[in-house]
Amino acid sequence: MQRVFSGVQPTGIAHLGNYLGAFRNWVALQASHECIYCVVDLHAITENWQTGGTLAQQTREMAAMLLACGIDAQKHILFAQSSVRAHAQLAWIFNCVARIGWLNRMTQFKDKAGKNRENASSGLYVYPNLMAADILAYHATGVPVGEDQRQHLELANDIAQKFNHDCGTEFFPRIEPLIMGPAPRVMSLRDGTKKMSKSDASDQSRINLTDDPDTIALKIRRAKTDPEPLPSEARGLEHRPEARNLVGIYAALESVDHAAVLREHGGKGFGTFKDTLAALLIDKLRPIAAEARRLLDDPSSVDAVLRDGAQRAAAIADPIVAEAERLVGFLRP
Ligand code: AQP
Repeated sequence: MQRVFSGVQPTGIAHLGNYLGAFRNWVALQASHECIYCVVDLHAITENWQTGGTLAQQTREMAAMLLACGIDAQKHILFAQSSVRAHAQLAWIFNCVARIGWLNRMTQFKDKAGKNRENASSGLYVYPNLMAADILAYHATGVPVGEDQRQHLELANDIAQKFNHDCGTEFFPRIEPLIMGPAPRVMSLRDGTKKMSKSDASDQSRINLTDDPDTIALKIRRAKTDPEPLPSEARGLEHRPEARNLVGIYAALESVDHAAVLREHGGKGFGTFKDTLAALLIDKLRPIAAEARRLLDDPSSVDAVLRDGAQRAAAIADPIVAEAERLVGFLRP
């Protein structure tokens, strides 16, 4: 059975983009794969983070949300990245394998560091090396990723290949991106050209998975649109990013394509369509929010799931990373 690894940063409250673009697929993969899912708190500190317990609480909340979405932590593994040392150990080796030129080509660093490159953390720069370590520490070969992470996966394969070549071995396997049907990229409700993101300053830009029905309805009602009614064919969505985004969300929730949504709703004004979309969202998200709340009523139960997951994750990763260290040639007196 193919082993799958994926992770989410505890940088805020999980949102509809995380759900439709990732979590829903992670749940589906559990039927056919051995899945290792991780709340990647080491990645979360590559950009500004709040001290004083916030990171720990956000990690716990993200884990609760994954459980509420249907991650089965008994049959599969769910844990917090920083509690399995193998990630950081292997990442250091990969820092010494990856070439500066390779990292310089990573578009996500350029996007995230922006104009303030000199002030970005060195952790943000070597983030793809840690991501390679996350996957390869488990010899995972399948990674469900969006288009934006493809470049990082290619880098992970380059790192694995160079390690294997330098050590004269075939130790690390090749990683394949798992394409999960039309993976929707959910865009901001305020700007259809920007992706929906936890760290967007405006809460109105996203649907949090914890939002109550009134908040969801209000955010959808206020979502930016244009004055035209919905087109009746998918090509009518070209150059209408906000309309395309709302139709895309509806299509993803109903597991149909844009054309099917427009066959039913084409020609209608946004007022009517937004009401239908809000009702659909509330219907799908209300049980998830309720289950996450129930789990967080007893935080120690979520912590216990993560503790157990960390032990089982370490049992897989520790021997793999120990072997990588042996191949590098460290003295083990
Ligand atoms: N808007 C989105 N549409 C579709 N998929 C998305 N993902 C995130 N945003 C969208 C997918 O969710 C998984 C976990 O992502 P992450 O939270 O670890 O990192 P991110 O992509 O950087 O997400 P955010 O919300 O934008 O976080 P911040 O604001 O902290 O940077 C990934 O599989 C991602 O593709």
